[in-house]
Amino acid sequence: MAISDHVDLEAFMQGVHKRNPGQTEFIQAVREVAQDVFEFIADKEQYHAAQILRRLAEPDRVVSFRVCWEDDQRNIRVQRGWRVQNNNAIGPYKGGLRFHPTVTESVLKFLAFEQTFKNSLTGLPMGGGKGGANFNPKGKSDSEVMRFCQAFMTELYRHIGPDTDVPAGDIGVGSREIGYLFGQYKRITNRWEGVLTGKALEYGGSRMRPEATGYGAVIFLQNMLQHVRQDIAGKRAVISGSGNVATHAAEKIVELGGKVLTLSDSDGFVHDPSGIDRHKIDWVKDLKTRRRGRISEYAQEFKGSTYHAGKRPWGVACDVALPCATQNELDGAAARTLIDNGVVAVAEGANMPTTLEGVDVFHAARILYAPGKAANAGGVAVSGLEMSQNSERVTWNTERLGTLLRDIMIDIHGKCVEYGSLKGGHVNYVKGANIAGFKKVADAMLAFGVV
Ligand code: NDP
Ligand code: 2IT
Repeated sequence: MAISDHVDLEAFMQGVHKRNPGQTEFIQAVREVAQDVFEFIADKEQYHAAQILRRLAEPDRVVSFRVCWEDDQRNIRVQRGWRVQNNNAIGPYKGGLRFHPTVTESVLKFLAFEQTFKNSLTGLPMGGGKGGANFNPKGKSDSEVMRFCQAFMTELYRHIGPDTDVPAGDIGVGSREIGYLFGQYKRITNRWEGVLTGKALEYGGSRMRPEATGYGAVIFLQNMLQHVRQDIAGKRAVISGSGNVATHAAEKIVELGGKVLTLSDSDGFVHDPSGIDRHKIDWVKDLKTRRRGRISEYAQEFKGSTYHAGKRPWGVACDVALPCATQNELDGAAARTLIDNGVVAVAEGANMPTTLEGVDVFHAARILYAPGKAANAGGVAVSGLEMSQNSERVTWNTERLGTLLRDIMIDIHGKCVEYGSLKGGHVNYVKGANIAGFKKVADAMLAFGVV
């Protein structure tokens, strides 16, 4: 009898706690997956015997390094950088880079763990990884950001490669940063290759990549609603964040006839009862990417809107909610407020934005609730398609990429329904995504034996 036969969920989680002291985000992400996977593998001895979940919850490697750079005043600054390579059973490690002062090893381990299941769900050959640094791009000059990116890549380049590990953007890493990072990789290695995704169109980027995460999340939401014979048209949406994912989610909601009521940043949120339309969204995109301003400026620009400093938007009555900022931004109390106000669906553009308590509230209320690993997979999916285009040395048109994105989101929705349908027809999308994501990676790992 295999030793793992004796391990139940709580004993497994105790081990995770013991091996990862203080890494609360990582432990949270593992628990959320483990509770569904334990149920799924209860009668499947092969996964127990091969210790698949235990192996998945131990990153293949965590590389941590010093990043030393000089600011505009010639002060020497020291940051910590990481790349977490969680699992490459089904393809090269793949996942974004985050530059934010809240970045820790725990945050990147949780993101790399989640990415492994998300990438599996896309159906494309990508393993799971994540990286970043505790660098705060806010208030830094362009040349400071460039020098930081160059210093970061000067160490990172030796750990990545188009068939090894392909990073991309995430919070604080957009097309400007990807440009500086790619330029430095090319300079050091003398190779032009598809080592990063999220590149600009001029140098091998993919059409639809900037839009893919936000659009994909709304396409997923549309599928959940259609599954219960509802539609986005006429629905009021509350969205958090005002970055890449939030603004593109807002754009798609508007395109499909919904009304966007809020956007936010780390300082507060804006509420616009008349709706944040396409023109206003374009204004926010310019504010955030070119002028690098704060969302509070929206309330000065657009009459009838209000700014709520230090607050999150979940108290604004709505039909659908899309958390698109960061992890643990929607807790149990916020989830209860949304339910009391009659929310019918929640689709996560961000990674793990809802706390475990919040998830329980959504499940108990039986609303439509899509976890990030399913709903926001469109971004990494189009990254996978960017890798394909780079390998083929071609660029596909917007129409083709839009169709592929839609098809992938529909396929992920179908997998969630297949593995997450409960008696009576309600779909537990968390369960569906966890099991479908796990199964492909687990079966690949079984094929490799003990490695
Ligand atoms: P951006 O950097 O473009 O935007 C991030 C937004 O979230 C900003 O509005 C930012 O506000 C806000 N934010 C960041 N940290 C916090 C915080 N601690 N508290 C409150 N608000 C915060 O990032 P993205 O839009 O790319 O990423 C947003 C989320 O989506 C993240 O969870 C990311 O992991 C996830 N994601 C991103 C994908 C992508 O393709 N980009 C793919 C899949 C998931 P401020 O301006 O004040 O910093
Ligand atoms: O969380 C994510 O899926 C991302 N930040 C995108 C990763 C990618 O490789 O495009």
